[in-house]
Amino acid sequence: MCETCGCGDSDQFEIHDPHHTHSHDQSHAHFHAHGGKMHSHSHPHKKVINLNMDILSENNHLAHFNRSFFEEKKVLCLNLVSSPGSGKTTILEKTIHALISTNKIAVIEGDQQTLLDAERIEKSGAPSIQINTGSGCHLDAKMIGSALTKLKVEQNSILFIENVGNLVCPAMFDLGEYKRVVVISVTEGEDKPLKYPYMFQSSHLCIINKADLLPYVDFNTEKAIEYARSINPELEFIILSARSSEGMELWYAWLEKQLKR
Ligand SMILES: Nc1nc2c(ncn2[C@@H]2O[C@H](COP(=O)(O)OP(=O)(O)OP(=O)(O)O)[C@@H](O)[C@H]2O)c(=O)[nH]1
Ligand SMILES: [Mg+2]
Repeated sequence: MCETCGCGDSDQFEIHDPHHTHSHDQSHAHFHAHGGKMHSHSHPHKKVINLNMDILSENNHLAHFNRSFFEEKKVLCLNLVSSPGSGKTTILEKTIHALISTNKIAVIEGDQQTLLDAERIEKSGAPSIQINTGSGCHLDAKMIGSALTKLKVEQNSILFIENVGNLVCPAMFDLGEYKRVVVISVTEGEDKPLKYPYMFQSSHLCIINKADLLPYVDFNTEKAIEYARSINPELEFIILSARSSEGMELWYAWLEKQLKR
């Protein structure tokens, strides 16, 4: 269980029996803002909700400071979120290779353990700092604020934050980023937007990665987009392969557009 957000708390869930649930159109699947329909005698979930709200309002406060810092320095800060292994670091490695000669780029890496991703980024040619969250399952604004005291983030630069691989908790934590980019890969199944709606609701761009594997997997790209749009009609999409580089130019063009914000 996550130490910081309490996401593993067993007071916060619903149970549905598929045999007794009215049939519903998947594309209009709804989700619950607060969860927690299980009632026990002493209403312990009240405490959990208050604690979460305290954590989140403190986080939002600190995210505001980060955002002001980025705005002052004209830093384009993007928060990359995904389940583990969707290809975030590979996309960043390719992006750094392609853009470092014309852009100042820095990366904050988040993982529970190891320096592996920060080392990969450094090898690609961009300065990087690794945050290890231990048992924590997401980055928060305080960690970013602290990393900013150690990582040199230049005026008019791009700062990528690679969040901990997890489609759940990072959705709740504003880091002060300008935009959030959710990466899914075609090996994960097209139903992810329906199963993890908060992440897709709070993101601005959805990268569908590993397109080179499409001939080998049962991934229905149109359905994935339809599901994600049912959660967030404003969401933009880019389909690419970080391995073959097909579609990467669309990502670079999207970045270029954000730089002109
Ligand atoms: N076939 C294929 N493999 C890819 C692609 N992008 C990444 N991979 C592979 O997917 C695996 C995971 O990639 P990473 O870039 O480490 O993924 P990540 O999202 O950073 O992973 P975590 O940081 O652990 O969450 C690696 O073996 C990559 O080589 C792609 O476009 N196509
Ligand atoms: Mg990574």
